[in-house]
Amino acid sequence: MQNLGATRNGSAHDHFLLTPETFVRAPLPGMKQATAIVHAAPASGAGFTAYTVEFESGGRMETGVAQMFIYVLDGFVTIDNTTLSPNQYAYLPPASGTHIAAHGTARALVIEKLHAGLDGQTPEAFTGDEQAVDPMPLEGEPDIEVRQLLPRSIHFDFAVNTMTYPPGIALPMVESHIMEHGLLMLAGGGIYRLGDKWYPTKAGDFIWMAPFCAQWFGALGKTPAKYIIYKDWNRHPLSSQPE
Ligand code: UGY
Ligand code: MN
Repeated sequence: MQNLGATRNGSAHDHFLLTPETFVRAPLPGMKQATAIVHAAPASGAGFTAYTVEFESGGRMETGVAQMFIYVLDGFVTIDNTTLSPNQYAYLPPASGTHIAAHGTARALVIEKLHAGLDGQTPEAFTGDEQAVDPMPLEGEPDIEVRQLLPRSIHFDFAVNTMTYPPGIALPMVESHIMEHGLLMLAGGGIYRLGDKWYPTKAGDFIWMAPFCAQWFGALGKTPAKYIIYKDWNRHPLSSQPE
């Protein structure tokens, strides 16, 4: 039976939800035996780019002029000489020329942002492990675990966090803020309020939220809901001109 055009996808001027059955794959320049599902980009109104890379065995990709954040979803990905497994990640500064390759098949979330410099300083490359990051309770809801994957240093102009909700736990307030978001649901599910709509959301979904998009999430089901979320960060609203 055809799906007759049905999808959980949804969009409005200030947000969209993309669900896995609608994803379209195409390699980006520099990818060999790898392909990309672009989730958000300037073409969709975002100030950053987010895509999932799907590597075949031995697949590789190149860095560009933007900063790159890579979070391994499945398999093993080597960043120069460091091999990352699921939940491990790398930050690469602008134009790093880093060699990125997969052993076996692998999947990774990639976020790229042009760096809005401050005092001419650019962060150094590093790798990290989400499991080694101490969770912080969300203000107003101590049951939500927030793991900040990038250092708090002012030289980082974006943040990437994971947020884990036990079933039945919700954001304590409807947020509306200047930072935009890109979000990949990693586990579980629930209801996401975006603008004036409510969406059923589950692992594999991608959400973009424009600045000031009203947002709220409540976790449902019997297992924790977890997402990884990007936001622009640490820059004055009038001074965030990319280099
Ligand atoms: O960091 C955040 O703004 C986060 N609390 N937003 C969200 O989960 N939608
Ligand atoms: Mn938010």
